[in-house]
Amino acid sequence: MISLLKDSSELKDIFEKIETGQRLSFQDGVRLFKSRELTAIGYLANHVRERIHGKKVFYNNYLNLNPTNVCEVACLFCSFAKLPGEEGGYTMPHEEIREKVRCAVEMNGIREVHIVGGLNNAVPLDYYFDIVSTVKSVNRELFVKAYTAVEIDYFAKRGQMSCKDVLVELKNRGLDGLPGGGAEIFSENIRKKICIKKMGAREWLDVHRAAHELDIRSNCTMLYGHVEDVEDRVDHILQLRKLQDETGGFNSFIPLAYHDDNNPLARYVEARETDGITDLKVYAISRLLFDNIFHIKGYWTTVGIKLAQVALSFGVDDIGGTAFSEKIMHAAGAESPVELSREELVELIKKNGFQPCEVVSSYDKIFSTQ
Ligand code: V47
Repeated sequence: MISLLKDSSELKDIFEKIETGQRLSFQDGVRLFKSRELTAIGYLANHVRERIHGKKVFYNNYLNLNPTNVCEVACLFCSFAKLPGEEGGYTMPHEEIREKVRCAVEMNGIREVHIVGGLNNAVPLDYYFDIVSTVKSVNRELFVKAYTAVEIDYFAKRGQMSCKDVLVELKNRGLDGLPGGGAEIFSENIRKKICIKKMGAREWLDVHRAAHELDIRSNCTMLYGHVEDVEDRVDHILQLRKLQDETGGFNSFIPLAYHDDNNPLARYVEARETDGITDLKVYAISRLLFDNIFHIKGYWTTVGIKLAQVALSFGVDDIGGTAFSEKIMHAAGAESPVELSREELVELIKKNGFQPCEVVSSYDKIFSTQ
């Protein structure tokens, strides 16, 4: 059966590379994206996924915390941020944050808090730094994954410090890891169209390199399905793969499917939303290209629960998590529920014979296989 699939495939040489553990090239990645052999690509990605993880599917019981949506940057794809002074802007006081975290611990048994927000000049720098200690003050055991590279760079500029000094300050307050946001697509041309004021690829990679040097592990993301082409996607993935060769500090790669509600990108540059085939290809091809990042996350919040469930057979080994209080994707029109209970997640993982494994973002311990 498998040799039938391989022998009739235009991707025969790529099958051979995967079977013999060879690294795929830029050209291989582009060919995979341009190929219509979705089943063959899925077969290969699942083969790699099972070689690494067997039937395990990782998930995380966590709270999303977006302390402020006020942001100076005005990325064209963002529906969450409000400019300073714009109606609907908010900034949560520390007391509110503490209470939100306390409730999520007591009612949902969360083990992690994921913190991402806007760049708000109206609050002092300590406001941001002290959020980490505020969260830890609820429970020292909580894993705190806080601030994208964009925020770290912004704190450094505001505090006239190096990014490394910022990371040390945050680590001293209890920071455990960095989220992967802000990477978008590394291509300079595309960044000019979608987020001209945001830091560039080199700076994003420098912040993660600095974090890895301090033993702070991180995630990495790619925002796709807007105006990028397949070459931009492969280039993005290979730049991340190169940094991973250097530091080994990335835990997980998370493709983020672009949503076009309530943001101007679609109007300005004819961005389109993604479709199911593109989503599955992005997951599967990233599994094949990343021979050095263990986990590929199928973030159900962006692609929906049903597709994320199918993606578990297309290279994805982590389905994300409970995502209590997710705002960024939902502001942009994601149709998935706002959150899932731990029990619901476990049920949808088990459907196809997979084994649910509850972890935090470091993946260093499995808390439950139920
Ligand atoms: O960088 C913003 C994305 C990111 C839209 O590390 C959008 O586990 C789709 O950091 N359509 C921020 N995506 C969120 C983030 C994150 C998300 C999930 C997991 C992790 C992790 C980190 O959200 C931004 C951007 O790429 N985003 N707007 C939109 N309209």
